[in-house]
Amino acid sequence: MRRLFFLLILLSPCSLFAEDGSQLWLRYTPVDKHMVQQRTISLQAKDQTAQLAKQELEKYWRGSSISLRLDKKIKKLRDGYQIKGDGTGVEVVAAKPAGLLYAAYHLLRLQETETDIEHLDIEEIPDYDIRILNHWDNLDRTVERGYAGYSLWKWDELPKQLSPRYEQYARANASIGINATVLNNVNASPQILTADYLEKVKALADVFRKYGIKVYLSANFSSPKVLDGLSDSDPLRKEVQDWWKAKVKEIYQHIPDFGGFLVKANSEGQPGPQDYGRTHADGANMLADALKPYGGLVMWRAFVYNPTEEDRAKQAYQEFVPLDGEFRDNVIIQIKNGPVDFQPREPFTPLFGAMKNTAQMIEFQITQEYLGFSNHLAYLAPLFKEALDADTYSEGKGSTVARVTDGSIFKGKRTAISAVANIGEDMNWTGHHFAQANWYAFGRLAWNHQLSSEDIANEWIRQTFTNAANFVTPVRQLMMDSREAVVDYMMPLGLHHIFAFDHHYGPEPWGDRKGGRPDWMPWYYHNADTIGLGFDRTATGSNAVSQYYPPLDSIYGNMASCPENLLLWFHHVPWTHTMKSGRTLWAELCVHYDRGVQCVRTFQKTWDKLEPYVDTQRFKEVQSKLKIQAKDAVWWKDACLLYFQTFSKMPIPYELERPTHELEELKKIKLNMKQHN
Ligand code: GCV
Repeated sequence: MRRLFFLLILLSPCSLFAEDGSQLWLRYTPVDKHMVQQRTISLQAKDQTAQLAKQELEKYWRGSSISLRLDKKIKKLRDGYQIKGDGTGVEVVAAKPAGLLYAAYHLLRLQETETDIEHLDIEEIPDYDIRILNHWDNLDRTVERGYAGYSLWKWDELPKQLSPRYEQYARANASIGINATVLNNVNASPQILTADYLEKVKALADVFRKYGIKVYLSANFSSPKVLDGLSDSDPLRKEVQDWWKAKVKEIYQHIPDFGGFLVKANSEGQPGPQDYGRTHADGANMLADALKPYGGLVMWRAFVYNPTEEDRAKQAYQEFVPLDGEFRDNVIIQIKNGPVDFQPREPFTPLFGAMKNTAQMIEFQITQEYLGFSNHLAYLAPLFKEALDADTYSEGKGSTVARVTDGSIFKGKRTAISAVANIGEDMNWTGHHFAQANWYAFGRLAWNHQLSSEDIANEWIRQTFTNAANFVTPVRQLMMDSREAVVDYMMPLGLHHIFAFDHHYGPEPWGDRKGGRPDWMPWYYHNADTIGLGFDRTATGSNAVSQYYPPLDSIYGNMASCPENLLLWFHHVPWTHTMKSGRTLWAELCVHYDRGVQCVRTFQKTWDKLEPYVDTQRFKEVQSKLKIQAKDAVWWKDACLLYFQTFSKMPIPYELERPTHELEELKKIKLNMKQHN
């Protein structure tokens, strides 16, 4: 029996152990007693975060002895660290306790990825001061655009009962350098600011603090009126200002290190200062003044657009650029990476770099609202990098989105970077095992935006699955190809927002709702007609190109120089237009849709071959999700090509796979929203 057991271990080491993905990338195994006696982990500091760094290393570190030291004088490190090792011991220095904790996770990452852990000469300083997750979690525990079950925050049990997952969540974030979290949806319930909820928030903040994580809240601008019956919430009225001052004071009594507010105002029906004829600056500044004495911040979102004649993609710029310089220094404008809404591919929002006297931060979406929810494997580091590395030209060549937000060009401001979380109470946290990689990648890029997507994938795979090269290499390739595959089978060549109404999962390029907002309809974006396809944003169209600094305005504005992957974002292109490949636009579109489908089929083949390297549960769960993705890819391809073909009247190139659906059949599909939303 025993022999059989060992034989099984040899043949299939992974499948013997049940795995549900709950351990994320944190699979360290405790060292044995013998090892503990061989090396010491020393620390001269009582701080609980520094102590935690020591505990993590004591429990899991297999290398030589480590000395952890705090030196407040090395200010340039901020919450970073230095690590030096010569084979006989390791020295870690940080200016702040959190720096020691991040260093501990750095060392453990090296160990788990089988990198040299003895000869070390490392200095890490984070690119952004605040690296923050935005949870779109409602107080009834539903999650807006959440695809991993209900919210982690069990409001009805708090503050008395503390789920062990709160600490696991904090630890996972700390391990990748995330140091802040907004607990509730930007479509905020005023209730979050009531005394009862503040007790609950305090309980969470108390758990997170040890891991260096600060809590922020989304605030509803009408809170004074809704919660305490003030006649209005006009930011220029003293009574309203006093209300916020008192509320902020109350918050800091509970949570002395409270981070501040995130605000969605005058956007998609949310209240805001414009309800009283005031500006975004008036609203943000009122909150900033209340927070200032405590060091708190306002993250004020620029996601604003109204159903006017004006191109939706232009509106944030139009609204915010005139307010440049009017915001207090503890306000940061939080701007989505793209000018419409977290699409599979968008150009960067032209507001980046266009407000030279106002702090700006980027908002990404980790949750895959527009990339197949938690059903599709889409590794998002390439999307994040594409936005961060985009050159705005605002201060000349090299003024990338990363550099205009990380303080290297506009100095002296607090810097931040954010992303909408994909976390829920599913055992594997994110619904899809590979969606964990997007949480991981955001944290790593928030720490260092120079890291490559490949390197991040490499680290994540090795820590989450195995170091076996036969697994790491193909999976890394699969991940690297995955975002482009989604773009190809959903919206290639700059197409955008042709999703089914409201749930944003399946295709509905034909979608229309009588009386609905035009800018919520697919036709508004694709403009298909007998001549061609795409949104004319050049000078002859909405002129959104004029919001970009030269030379981008003319690069984007000219069909010949516009990057083909954004062509239909900026141009209405004739079906017969010759693309760089020599094909017509129509044929090129078909090739992209087909490529997306073929790519997912390749992912399936790759994954199936890797069964010997993965535990059974995760293998099967990923395999099932890939089946859904493959079916969905064909659905997308057929729906879009058959629909656009009614305008182009051209044949799908004969060498490509033929459609397997009828257009009319596809038009009848109505998704079960409970399943998908
Ligand atoms: C939180 C999109 C989403 C909304 C979201 C909004 C926002 O419109 O579909 O669910 O609301 O963005 O970012 O505020």
